Amino acid sequence: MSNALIVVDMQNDFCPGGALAVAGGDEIVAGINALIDRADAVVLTQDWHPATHRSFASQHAGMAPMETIQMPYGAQVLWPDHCVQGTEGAAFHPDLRIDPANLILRKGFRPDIDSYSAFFENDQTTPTGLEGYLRARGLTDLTFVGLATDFCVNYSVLDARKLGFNATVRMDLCRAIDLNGSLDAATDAMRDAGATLALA
Ligand code: VGL
Ligand code: ZN
Repeated sequence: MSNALIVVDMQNDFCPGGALAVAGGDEIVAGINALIDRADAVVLTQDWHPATHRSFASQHAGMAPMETIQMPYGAQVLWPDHCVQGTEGAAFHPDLRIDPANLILRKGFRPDIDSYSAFFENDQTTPTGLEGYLRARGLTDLTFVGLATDFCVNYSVLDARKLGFNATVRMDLCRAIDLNGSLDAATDAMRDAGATLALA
């Protein structure tokens, strides 16, 4: 059994001052850094959108951020422009230890489809390749930290469980957007899926 630390979207735009700031997003950096040396493998995910990404409210006339629309693959929350490829907002938090990372996995780069999960895009079928990487390296036990608890962490954890990986979520090292009860819903969903929710 080998374990991987999956650090989800610890990027400037999700931290205070960023375009889609998650309250307290920067508070978890030190705790995440401290976990890195204890993992057999470290994966960083990076939300990585083209400037005209369809998840941006700016691409839909008359729509505002945090409103929901129907996309061909289902409901989609519209976000402020964030994590645009190559921008400072898409860069990792400056204090995050990125050098020890074995893999940096970018997602959300297809213009017409969002990708919350680190495993599958929001159509729930287009793979990111992470499953193959983890399996090829024999990494069976995954610990999740990062942003945001109720979106990218949540969907990554649910997919990990569907694929048969063991999943622990360090809830103390995640922070949530919490849109219309999404944090409670995500917490229930992750627990029901068999993830271990830990506070230390
Ligand atoms: C995320 C909304 C849009 C996340 C990414 O990392 O949770 N949320 N893009
Ligand atoms: Zn995004």
